[in-house]
Amino acid sequence: MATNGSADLVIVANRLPVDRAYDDDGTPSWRRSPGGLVSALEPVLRNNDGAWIGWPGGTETGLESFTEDGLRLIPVALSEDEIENFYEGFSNATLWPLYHDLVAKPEFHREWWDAYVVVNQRFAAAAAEVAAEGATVWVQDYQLQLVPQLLRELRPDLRIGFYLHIPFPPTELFSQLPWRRQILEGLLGADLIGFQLAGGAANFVRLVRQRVGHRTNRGLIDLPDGRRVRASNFPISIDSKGFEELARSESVELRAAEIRAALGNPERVFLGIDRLDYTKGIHARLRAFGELVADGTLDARRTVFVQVATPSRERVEQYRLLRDEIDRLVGRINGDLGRIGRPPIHYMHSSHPREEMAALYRMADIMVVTPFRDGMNLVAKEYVACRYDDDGALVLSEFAGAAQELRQAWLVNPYDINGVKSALMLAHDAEPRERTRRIRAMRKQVSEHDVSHWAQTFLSELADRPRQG
Ligand code: GDG
Repeated sequence: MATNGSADLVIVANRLPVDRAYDDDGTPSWRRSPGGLVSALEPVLRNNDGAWIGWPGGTETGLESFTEDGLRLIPVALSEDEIENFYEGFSNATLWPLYHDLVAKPEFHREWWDAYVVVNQRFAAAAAEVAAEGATVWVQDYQLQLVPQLLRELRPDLRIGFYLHIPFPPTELFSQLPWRRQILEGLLGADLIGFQLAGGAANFVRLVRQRVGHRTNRGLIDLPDGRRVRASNFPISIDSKGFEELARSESVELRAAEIRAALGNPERVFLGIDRLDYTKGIHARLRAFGELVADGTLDARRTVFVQVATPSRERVEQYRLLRDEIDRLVGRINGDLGRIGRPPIHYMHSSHPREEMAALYRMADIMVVTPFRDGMNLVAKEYVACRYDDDGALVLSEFAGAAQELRQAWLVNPYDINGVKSALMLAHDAEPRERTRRIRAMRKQVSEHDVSHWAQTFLSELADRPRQG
């Protein structure tokens, strides 16, 4: 196939790993926004003459590809209408709630779907242009589920992988989607489709059998054109070593002590850190904590809850409503139960540098992670990685993907408020030996299965897929 492309490995993700920043006189520049995905893929990208395709945020058009800190970045522009219909609409108000067990009601609008198709075509065209003959393209997440098929039509010579970061729902829920068949066929353009958990892969395979009618055998799907697609689970992780090193640094230790002092040196600190999202169960956990203080089980002079909620998807209505709900709940608990200088909940609706996150993890006695549904939940793993002192306790929802690996957490059903209250108290009252036994086992799991292990496993399995066509 004639192509002017030159990258041997192409990552296609909704967002680029950089944000637009403007200095005082309005001159634009790029600011790196490194997450776990970027740090895992960076070495692979560098070693493979790789490129990263994504939306840079905003509505700027005519942006050329550029190299930032040795990474080749290729911006895909979105218009204001596309941000509304493709991103806020179909991605975040249709797929996100549908894939998270209908924690909120998904909306189905034909014009949102139309925008989803157009934007997926644009990403596929960009990948087709930059990929070298026979290159590997790895497509990320729920915003781009049509890209594998669209790209295969343009470039049958490529090896295509897809990874879904969020849960893949049970068949009954997915079947509500008016465009269910198109999404399944879109994904089947890949040679390898990765999910967080085995259950998500099984849901997908069952749906393909039921709705598309292809023959399946465990994780293998046979297509009429002779291709064989594999669906499997690859639980994502974090840069465990990087987090531990950060946690061990003197500045982070100092900051951790400083935060505890600012809180009034309480005996016990509970901590929650989440994007402000209705899937994360923030309201339920604060309610459980508030009841424990109200009924006298916990004493607000000795115990505090620190909740960081990072601003997220602020233009989507359900997120605005959630923010108001949490503001009200925190206001009520602090108003009813707080004393001068002693609010039971310290609530911050803001984002923080990585060092501050590590300091928060270091200073917290009990980390509380209670999503109603979560693909994995990296916060739980980050907390564990930072506890090199073999102390600390994790209360974790059964419905987070991480619960499959972090078995020694205090596992809870977040819908059961009394159950959450008991788990908070069990973690609060646990003997040091018990805490050490549990955190040590979890730390072993997280350090042996880090994000580069995740990326390597996926990419080597993709490389092992038989050549198609
Ligand atoms: C999706 C899936 C899956 C948060 N606030 C700040 C900040 N963060 C960082 C955390 C963590 C990441 O953001 C959040 O990751 P999670 O996994 O907890 O949740 P989602 O954002 O919903 O991620 C999830 C993940 O994709 C990966 O596949 O695990 O299930 O929903 O790394 O540390 N980082 C900084 N400041 C903040 O204020 N620097």
